[in-house]
Amino acid sequence: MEDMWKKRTERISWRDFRIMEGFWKKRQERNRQVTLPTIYEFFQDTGRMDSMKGLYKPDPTGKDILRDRANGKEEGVFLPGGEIISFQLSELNGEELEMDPNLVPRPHPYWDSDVAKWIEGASYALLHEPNPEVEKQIDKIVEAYEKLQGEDGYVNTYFTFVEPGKRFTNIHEKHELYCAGHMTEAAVAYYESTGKDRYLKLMCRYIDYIDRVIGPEEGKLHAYPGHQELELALVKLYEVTKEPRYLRLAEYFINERGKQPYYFDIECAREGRNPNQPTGKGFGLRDGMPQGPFAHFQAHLPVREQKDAAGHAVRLMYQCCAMADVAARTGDESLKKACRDLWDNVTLEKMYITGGVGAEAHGERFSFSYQLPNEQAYNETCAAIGLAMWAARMLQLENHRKYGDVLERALYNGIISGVSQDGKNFFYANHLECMPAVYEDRVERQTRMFPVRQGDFPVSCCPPNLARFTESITGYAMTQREDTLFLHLYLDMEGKISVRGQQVGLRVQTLYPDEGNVFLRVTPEEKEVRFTLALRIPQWCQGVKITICGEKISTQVAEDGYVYLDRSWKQGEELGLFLEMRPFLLEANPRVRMDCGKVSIQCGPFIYCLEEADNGTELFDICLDADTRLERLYDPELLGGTSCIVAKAKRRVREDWQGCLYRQAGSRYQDCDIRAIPYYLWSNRRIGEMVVWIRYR
Ligand code: FUB
Ligand code: ZN
Repeated sequence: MEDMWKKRTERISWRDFRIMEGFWKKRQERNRQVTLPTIYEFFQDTGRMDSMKGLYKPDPTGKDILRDRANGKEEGVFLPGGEIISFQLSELNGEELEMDPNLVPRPHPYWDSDVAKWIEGASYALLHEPNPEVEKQIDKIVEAYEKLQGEDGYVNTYFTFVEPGKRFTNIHEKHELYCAGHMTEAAVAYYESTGKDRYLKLMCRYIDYIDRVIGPEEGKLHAYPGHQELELALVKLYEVTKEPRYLRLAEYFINERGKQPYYFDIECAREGRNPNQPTGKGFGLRDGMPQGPFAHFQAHLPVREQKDAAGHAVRLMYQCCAMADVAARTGDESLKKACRDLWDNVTLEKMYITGGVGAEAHGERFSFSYQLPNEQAYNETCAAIGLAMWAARMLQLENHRKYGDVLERALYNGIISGVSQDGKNFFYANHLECMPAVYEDRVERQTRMFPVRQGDFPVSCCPPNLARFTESITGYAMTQREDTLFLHLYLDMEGKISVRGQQVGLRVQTLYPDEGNVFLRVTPEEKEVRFTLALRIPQWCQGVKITICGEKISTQVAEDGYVYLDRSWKQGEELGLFLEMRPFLLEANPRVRMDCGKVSIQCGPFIYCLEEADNGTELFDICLDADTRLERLYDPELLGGTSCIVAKAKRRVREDWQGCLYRQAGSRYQDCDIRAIPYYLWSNRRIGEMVVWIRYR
């Protein structure tokens, strides 16, 4: 079972490379100075950061009331899951709703995971930018968890204070193992960043406990996570501790999932629960999905039989990450095949042009193939992050640009669209079209679906997920297999790899994604070093040129979409990679009926959109055609400085429509100018119309 692939492809760690300048430097600076502190503050205000200290006391009335001291009347109720509705809506309406200091919010089943993701993001930041204040904040939380941890190693806030004695009675819905997973990832990150191992040891004690209670052996619970996450975290724990038990537990969870009789049926029967009356967020019905019982949880089939991506999108993404991780370490061919089958199904039939996945809001789930509505798109930020995490892991199994292209598509569109330019507000859902009246008209005001980024959410998974992803971005850029280094993402970064027994410095300088020119300098410890550098040539690239010290060299793009340069690299040599980046129009597969007769604009890795702020209302009257000449500009004043696309287009004439709703076809069109901005920047000015897919004649 050991790590059978000594010579397998390894991902280059986020620890070995740091961002230096450009696009990601600005984002990491904002992430550290604004986003992480903002999330910490909100988590403080809502009680998350203290929830593990046991301050929570149920209200004598048995109902948790959030009182507004100003007028002394009840202002709302904490829902069983701890969702703070009135607090949220009052904030939305600009009222200041005081938290009653005598009443501590009931810990929510997911709060351990929210706190963990914040710790993980803050930990990554600490490595490259030490911050004693943040380190102290993390140490205090770890101390609180140490006090919370039982003799047996168990540590979970919700099941300690809200449902004591009920541990592992609702693995199906209550996120117990999901929280253990995020806490494990955070503990690994904190250890790798600071060398401090208290949190890591705390989590090893917990995982060892889980390993004693859950597993294939007689007398154990034959359970697996209701929300996949622990599986991928166990692989990280295995990597840092080299303890094969953790890899084995990850493999058990993957192989046990979906076996019959279904574990969730067994658990519900044992606890007297009806699996069709979920106690969680109300959409995990056993029989609620066409693909079969528990398909929402991807527990309807063994993973090797899951060819059709179904159910909750984030769950499936995390499951696929773990499948790829375990396959890479065990060489399990059947698992590799299962990864490829699901990869093709997701990326060829269920992925948006922005790398968003999980079209359906109800259930935060996949819909059927090619069902990709734009205005109602859910595309949770966490799901796009999960897709990028999975793409990076697929590159351990095989090298092909399709993985890096999807990773990049999600990265520069559906992931970073999730955070506002000021770093303080977030999307849960990332729509591809917006008509504000639709949301004003909504009866059910679901903040997750708002076309305006929110300060935060009762279940705050996306904000800290974005924060941790942003800080660890260099961990997605490269893989290495023996003496071949694969460069998948072009980030302005610096670091070292070890090849042929020597440390080799690498400095990548680029204005990517705003420009396609990438300069790379190799500094071997000795005079020179021979290795192969494999450069991903993105599918969108219309032409490529490579120079070494200014001299053009011949470039052969291999079948996998990479240029392989096998040569001896000398001190101070500089490679130039020139990726031609011209704007072009994209069309969707005809089976995506919503996008029929429409095109979208891409340039480099960015997908562009039209916003009301630049183009006025009735964006759906705008038409492009084959002769539309797209021109890319960089506007330093626009949205803090961004590329934009300008063009002459046509706009339907509206005057003739007074007083009639339908009439014989024959609209007139007039010239108009349009300006498109990168999709990730939409909704940073004011609520307004937006379209990604534009009418095409
Ligand atoms: O259930 C935990 C997280 O909350 C899921 O991953 C997200 O979809 C959000 O609903
Ligand atoms: Zn989320």
